[in-house]
Amino acid sequence: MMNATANNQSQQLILALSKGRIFEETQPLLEAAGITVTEDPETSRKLILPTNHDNIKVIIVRATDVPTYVQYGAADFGVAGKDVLQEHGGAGLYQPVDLHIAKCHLSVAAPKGFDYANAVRKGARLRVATKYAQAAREHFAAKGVHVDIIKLYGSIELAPLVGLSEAIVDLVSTGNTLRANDLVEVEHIADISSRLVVNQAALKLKRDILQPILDAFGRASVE
Ligand code: PRT
Ligand code: MG
Repeated sequence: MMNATANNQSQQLILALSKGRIFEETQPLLEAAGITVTEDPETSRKLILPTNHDNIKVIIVRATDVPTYVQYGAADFGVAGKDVLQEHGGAGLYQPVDLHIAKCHLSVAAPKGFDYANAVRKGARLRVATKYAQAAREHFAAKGVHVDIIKLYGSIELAPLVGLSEAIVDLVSTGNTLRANDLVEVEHIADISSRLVVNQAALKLKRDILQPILDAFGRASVE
């Protein structure tokens, strides 16, 4: 027989979010599920944030770490970009809903004057700087184009400006960053939005408390 403590424990829910656009754009979905985060991650130094429900907490982690916390069950569910999920691989994660938030797209970009189409046609071995090595490798392999992937962790747009690469693979939303650095999109790879990810064991063991929240997210996130 399950004792009261164990039962209580199993009904605790932890949601993993990253600061910034994912936290902000998840707020309306949380509200639709009747959940209010009662501390602001931009001003609070707490990494575990309370909500208006005693048994629901939000943890603040790096965007790229969300799938890892959920995969290992340190968080029961989370919100992560499709870009991040593709690099992670998605092992151990149930991905029930496209939340249609934090939308952007993954593109190949190059300096304005660079003849990308010609370089690709000639089979020149392009150096491509990116945070998304997996997605970039798949994209160029499918086209039969040989590239050297240079893995970076930030400021990807800088690479072609200082001769580190000929092109980049990066996320674009407004296009302002590309424009400000005299880069242009030369290929569209994929549309990106954020997904709800759920730990597979939590889905079974905490279904009573989790399912209504997933349903509310699903209803609130119609395109
Ligand atoms: O920023 P930090 O290093 O802390 O972490 P992060 O970049 O992993 O997190 P965050 O919050 O910036 O991104 C979280 C998720 O938001 C990503 O995984 C994407 O799914 C999604 N998203 C949506 C974006 C963008 N739009 C976006 N524009 N992520 C990043 N960008 C960057 C892009 O890399 C580029 O440098 O913004 C720049 C371009 O923006 P524009 O508007 O100038 O085109
Ligand atoms: Mg960022």
